[in-house]
Amino acid sequence: MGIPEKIKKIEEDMHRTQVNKKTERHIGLLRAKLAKLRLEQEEQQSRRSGSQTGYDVKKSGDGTVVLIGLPSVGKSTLLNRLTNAKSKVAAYQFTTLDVVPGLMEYKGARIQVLDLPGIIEGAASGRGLGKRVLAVARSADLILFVVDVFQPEARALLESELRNTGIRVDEKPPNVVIEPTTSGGISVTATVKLTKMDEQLVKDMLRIYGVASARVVIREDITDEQLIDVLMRSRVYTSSLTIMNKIDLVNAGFTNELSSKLPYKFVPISAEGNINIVALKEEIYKRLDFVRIYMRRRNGETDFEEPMIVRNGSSVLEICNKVHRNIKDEFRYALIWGKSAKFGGQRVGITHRLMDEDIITLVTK
Ligand SMILES: Nc1nc2c(ncn2[C@@H]2O[C@H](COP(=O)(O)OP(=O)(O)OP(=O)(O)O)[C@@H](O)[C@H]2O)c(=O)[nH]1
Ligand SMILES: [Mg+2]
Repeated sequence: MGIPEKIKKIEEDMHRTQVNKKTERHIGLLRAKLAKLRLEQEEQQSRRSGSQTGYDVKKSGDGTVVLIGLPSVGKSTLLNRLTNAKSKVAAYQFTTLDVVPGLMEYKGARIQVLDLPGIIEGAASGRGLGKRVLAVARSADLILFVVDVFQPEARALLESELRNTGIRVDEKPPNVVIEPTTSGGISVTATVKLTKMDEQLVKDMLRIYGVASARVVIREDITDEQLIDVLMRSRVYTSSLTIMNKIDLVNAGFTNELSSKLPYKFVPISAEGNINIVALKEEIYKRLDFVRIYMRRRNGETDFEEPMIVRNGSSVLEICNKVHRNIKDEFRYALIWGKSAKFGGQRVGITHRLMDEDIITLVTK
């Protein structure tokens, strides 16, 4: 039996099975098998079609954000408004057929904004240019959902398309560690009470993924789907910001009603009418959570004029990468002054995490 037939059989089994306490385990195992088969299918397809899965786009700047939305919601108009780019704008759908990068400079940060073709329902399974678009979204630091003021329900569809390609929006990675061992079978330690699945199911699911021996530590009350996410290892966890475009077409009352009615928060703008664009830039900047790191030269002079801009949680390695591509090979240690240092001039290694307004000296061979 080939992969598509296997998938079909499991899907049928799932449809037949009523969801209740008794069938929980059965469903959990089916889900795990299905996720694994779908991954195998993906891999097979991408092998067949060569490396046709993504657009070629080089990340640049201090952070990358992507515009994700249905066709014609105004993504390209917005890109042109936020950046120096000139992406084609038109009143028909699928105007944009390729990824178009732009650079937005704000408060000293250089933010790469990627305009993409619109996505439609079924994008994740290959409709439209969906797969390639979603592949670009994987590498983003922040996802900007662009919705039309008259189609606010699209937000849920966009999120579910991302979910179907393994992108988890505004979710934290499950607090589960799986440490493979060479023998001894699977041991499961849960530090909290598991109410949504049991240890036996954890073990059975691991076996589906070919894990015969491992130490598993579970620190939150996870679902079977969250365990699958951990096992798949190809999940990415990205935060999002929703932009409600074309508010020039409605009155303030309409927008207010939307914000009280909808289950998500949004920034109301008009890309074409240039309304609320500065507030949007500020929000993007804030959500990227940048910190400023000052470089101190070996002679003791510190450059307070042009800080290095990196994402909060970055380590000395990210600074090295910004200074020069090869510097990490020459790296010996760094000296740190500021909030992340125990004392001024502390000597640290390349994995040391920096904090806002730290001062750093890189010492190389
Ligand atoms: N009224 C109004 N129209 C807008 C606004 N922003 C964009 N439009 C119009 O909406 C249409 C589509 O704009 P695009 O920027 O091409 O939309 P897109 O999302 O890039 O579309 P695709 O590339 O096809 O996915 C154009 O006719 C724009 O002029 C806005 O804020 N208000
Ligand atoms: Mg476009």
